[in-house]
Amino acid sequence: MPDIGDYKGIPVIEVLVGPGDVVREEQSLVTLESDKATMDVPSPFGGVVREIKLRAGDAVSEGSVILLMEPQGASADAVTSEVDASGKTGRRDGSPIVDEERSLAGHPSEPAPAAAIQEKEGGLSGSSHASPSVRKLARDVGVDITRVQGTGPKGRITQDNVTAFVKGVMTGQLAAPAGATAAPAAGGAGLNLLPWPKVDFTKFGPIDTQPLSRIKKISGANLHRNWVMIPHVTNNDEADITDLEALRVQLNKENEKAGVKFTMLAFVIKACVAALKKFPAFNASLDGDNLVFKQYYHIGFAADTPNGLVVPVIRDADKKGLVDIAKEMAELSKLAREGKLKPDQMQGGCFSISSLGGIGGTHFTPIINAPEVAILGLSKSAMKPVWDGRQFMPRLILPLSLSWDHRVIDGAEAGRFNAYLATILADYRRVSL
Ligand code: CAO
Repeated sequence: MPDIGDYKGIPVIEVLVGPGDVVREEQSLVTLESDKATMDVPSPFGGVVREIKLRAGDAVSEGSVILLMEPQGASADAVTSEVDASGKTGRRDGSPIVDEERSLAGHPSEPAPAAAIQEKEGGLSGSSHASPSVRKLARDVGVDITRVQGTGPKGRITQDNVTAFVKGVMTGQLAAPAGATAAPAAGGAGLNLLPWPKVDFTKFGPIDTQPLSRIKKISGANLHRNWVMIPHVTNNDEADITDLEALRVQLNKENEKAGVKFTMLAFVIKACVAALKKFPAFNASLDGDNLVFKQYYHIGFAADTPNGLVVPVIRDADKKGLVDIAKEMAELSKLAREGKLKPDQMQGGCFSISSLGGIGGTHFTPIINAPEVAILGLSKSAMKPVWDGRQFMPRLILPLSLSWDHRVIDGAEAGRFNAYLATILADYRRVSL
């Protein structure tokens, strides 16, 4: 390790070469990161790496041994060179290559060299080539640099490549699981995204431009993040709600004077609580590498308002009866339409339901409301002929669309959740089992 100033015990954050690699003079060998800067340590000469003497996470100081290397062109019995610096390694003047954006005090900023692509048996090596500043930029914005395709000289990753990668994720043209970004470095997939189309619509006809509402801006940004960051899958199913609809109509008649109106959604909320209790992963949230299982059941429902979509939350739906849920839904829906919902009336949801049943449609893909891990979409129920083993019977069928986060839930479990929900809705006595 060459002279790295007055710094001792600086962590190695990346080892950029491996045994057998052919390394060129000035090619970066390792990246160090102090609390003030990142720096690449370049090779003082070209050669073949024989042995790596440290690992990412090791702390190094001037004089630490990085690796053993056989200088290129040396005869077979040449003495293996030890890159221990002592001031003669690194750049020709012995200095490491310091991140040009945040150089250590007293060290001049220097641009990193264009790193060579290392040849391996199978073609390109797995390591990514980028200057310390580009690596730092990638780390700062949470991009795994090995997934970024470099378009600089000899495949080097540039700052533009990293920002294009981020833009690709943000515009939804590239899916990015939480904590990781995804674009194969090899194989040409990369980003190379086209910019968002800029069209002068007036060339084609008259137009009227209006700003997005505040709610649309906020919900749009949330929906966008959720769609991009969560690996969604949607399971579609159907529930026979013929008997439940009869009960609903009956209850509405009985409660007419009290002014309580039961819609299908109130029944579905209670049925979902039962399904969440049976399948706790649907009532969980991801927190880093942990899964947080909630012991409470707060259910959100999407409400369509003149200004856009909001999701009021019915707290402790497990502790409330149908009448209370129906009343609270009506109150929250009214507040939502009037734009009077308070923030705490939209917080703490465990699971959401989006009902388009009053409008129409057969199935759709609801977007998960992070940090929840699943959402149920309801479409319009319709009479359908159902074979009972002897004859077709007219039954009222409610379409269910369950979107779930594949990082937390598997397809089989989602299928079981939907089937269980359908069983409860078909025979509502089971809701309290
Ligand atoms: N099938 C058939 N009819 C249904 C139904 C279904 N699945 N769900 C509700 N209906 C009926 C109701 O019974 C009611 O009929 P009547 O007036 O004859 O009694 C009518 O449709 C209207 O119901 P509603 O919409 O007022 O009540 P709700 O409880 O079903 O829904 C609310 C309340 C707030 C969820 C709803 O008004 C709403 O805003 N839905 C839109 C949600 C949305 O935008 N989702 C998309 C999110 S993603 O962009």
